[in-house]
Parts: sequence; structure tokens; C-alpha cells
Amino acid sequence: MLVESRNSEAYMGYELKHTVPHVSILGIGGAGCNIVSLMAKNGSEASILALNSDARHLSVTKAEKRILLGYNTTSGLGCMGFPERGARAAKESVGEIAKELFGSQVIFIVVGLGGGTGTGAAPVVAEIAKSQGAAAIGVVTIPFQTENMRRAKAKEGLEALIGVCDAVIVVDNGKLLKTAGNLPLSQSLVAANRLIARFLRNLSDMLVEPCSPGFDLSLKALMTENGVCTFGFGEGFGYTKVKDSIRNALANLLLDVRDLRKAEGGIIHVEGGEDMKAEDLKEANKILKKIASNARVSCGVRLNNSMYDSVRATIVLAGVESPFQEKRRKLNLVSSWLKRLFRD
Ligand SMILES: Nc1nc2c(ncn2[C@@H]2O[C@H](COP(=O)(O)OP(=O)(O)OP(=O)(O)O)[C@@H](O)[C@H]2O)c(=O)[nH]1
Ligand SMILES: [Mg+2]
Repeated sequence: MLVESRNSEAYMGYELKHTVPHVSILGIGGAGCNIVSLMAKNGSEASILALNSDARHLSVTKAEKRILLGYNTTSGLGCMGFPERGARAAKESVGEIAKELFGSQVIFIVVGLGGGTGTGAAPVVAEIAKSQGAAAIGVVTIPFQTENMRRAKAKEGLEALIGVCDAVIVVDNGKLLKTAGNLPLSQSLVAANRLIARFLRNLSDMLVEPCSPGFDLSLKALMTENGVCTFGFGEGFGYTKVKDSIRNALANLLLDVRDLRKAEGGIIHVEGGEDMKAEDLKEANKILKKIASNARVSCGVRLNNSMYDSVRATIVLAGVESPFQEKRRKLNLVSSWLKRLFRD
């Protein structure tokens, strides 16, 4: 009897280990590396990797594993704004990238669109992730309004990524900087990067440590079915804390969304103390359902004993359309640009 129960314990341990997905978070290019640097050694279960064709920048990036992309293509000097070079550099390093990604089930690809390395390499890396059977989720910023030339490149890069990834979470750098607060420029970019790092940490923790029954499955379904996504954070205090945190998160979405009613899916993740009530969460669901009326909405909760009379909400909206990027079915989206890259 004892032997039998020991065996089933061991079996359960095996089962649990194999039902929790292994998550990798990859930063590519300057912005991607800056963001993942803030995540390395923060206690996250996810593997943190940094990829760049710029050797100097990579040398100051913090990550568990750093890969210099395409030395023969770029001599370690970066791609100087040319995505074609970024794609070539990534293809040169396919073997090393594939080896590092092996065994990951969910791969977040973090990139500032508009430059050479990240914009060009991200779709190639996403292809590698998909060929290994992983879910590939892009997490990208779009350039500031002032970066005129880069915005066109970013649009093409985004189309290419949508064509390969299961979902792409899009953040407008202009909105991100506003949300980060009124700080001197050097500090505000770091604060903005912290917001993305915090979001990634939340998201990967939600996948690894499910916070409500079935929530991880809804999260996976949402992340892998619905083209362009975006997110927002909100806080609330006192009697109306949950309601206010949802409203604030929706008011602070990090991408302009054309019509919230057209969103296909929504996730509310609420973190708060023991004073949170089940009624509050029903209310949260109702609010989001009212605003994004066509969305399938799921709600997850995390108890944080150090919080009282306040909550923090994260909202992810999936299948949205923004003025930057029209919504189109992703199967039709393998753009000519991507095909060109892969023909090279
Ligand atoms: N949020 C955020 N955006 C950044 C940061 N650095 C750059 N960006 C944005 O990302 C875009 C691409 O810049 P990089 O990431 O430096 O470009 P890259 O991928 O390294 O490409 P090359 O340097 O041309 O090889 C820029 O046009 C900015 O809009 C950063 O630290 N944080
Ligand atoms: Mg660079």
C-alpha cells in the first residue's frame, strides 16, 4: 500500500511538472534586450534570453543566455535600421536559437519594432518557435510619432509577425511613456520598460501558477487564437476598488483601440487582499463584458496578503483593431515581405 502511494505521489509530481508549461522570454534587438534585462534574476520561473546583432549592447544586457546574432552578416555592429539584415543575421544563428528554445512550450518574443535587428529577426525566431511546436507570442512596441521613417518599417514588421505568431501584444511607445509618468527622458524609458517587464512577469506567472480554476486554459486559448492584443494596468482603492481598477485599466490601454466592442476576448486579472469579495469579481466581469460586448471574458484572481483595501488589475484585450494596424484574419497575413525574407 505504502509503495503504491509513493508511486502515485511520484507519478503526480511527474504529471504536474509536465502540465506546467515551460515559458521562455526572449528580448531581441536594443529595446527587447533593455526590457528583458529588467526581468533577469527577478525570481521568475521563465527562462530569460537576449538576442542582438550589436555586440556592445549585448555585453551590457542581463539575461540567463545571450546570443550574438549573425556575426558574419553584421560583424557585431548591429543592423543599422535594416530589417533585411536582421532577418539574415537571425537565419545565420538558427542552430543556436533552436537549441536554446528546445523544450519551451510558450515563447514570448519581445521587440521594439522599427529598427533593423528586432524587426527583421523576430519573424524568423517566431518561425523557429512554431517549428518546435511552441506557442509564439510577440510583445512589441510601435515607434513614437516622431519616428516617421521607422513607423512604416514597424508596420511591415508587425504584419510579418502576425503572420507567424499565435498572438502579438502591441504597445504604443507614445502611450507607454505617458503612462510611465512625467520623468526626464532617460528615466521615463526605463520606467516604460518596467511596465512591459511587469506585464510579462504577470503573464508568465499566470501561465505557470494558475490563479483560478480553468483560468490558465482561458488564457492560453485567448493568447493563441486572437491576432493583435493589447493590455492596460489599473489600480483602485476603498469601497469601489475593483470597479475603479477595471475602469482605470481600460482607460490606460497601451494601444489606441478603434472599437472596444469588436474585441474578441478579454482577460481580467485582479490582485488584492483578503478583503476582496466574490461579488467584486462578478462586477468586474460585468463591467468588461458591457464595454467589450462581443468578447469572451475570463477572470483570474491572485491573493496578496500584503494588500488591503486596494487592488491592481491587469486587462488583456485580444483580437482588437487599432488605427496603426487593421484587423485581418491572420491566415491571410503571411505578407509578401515575409515571403521575400524567407526566399533570401
Ligand atoms: N519601450 C522602448 N522602446 C525602445 C527602446 N529602445 C528603442 N526603442 C524603440 O524600438 C525601436 C527600435 O529600436 P532598437 O530596438 O534599438 O532597434 P534594433 O532592433 O536594435 O535595430 P538596429 O539597432 O537597427 O539593429 C525604436 O525606434 C524605438 O521606437 C527601449 O529601451 N524601450
Ligand atoms: Mg540595435
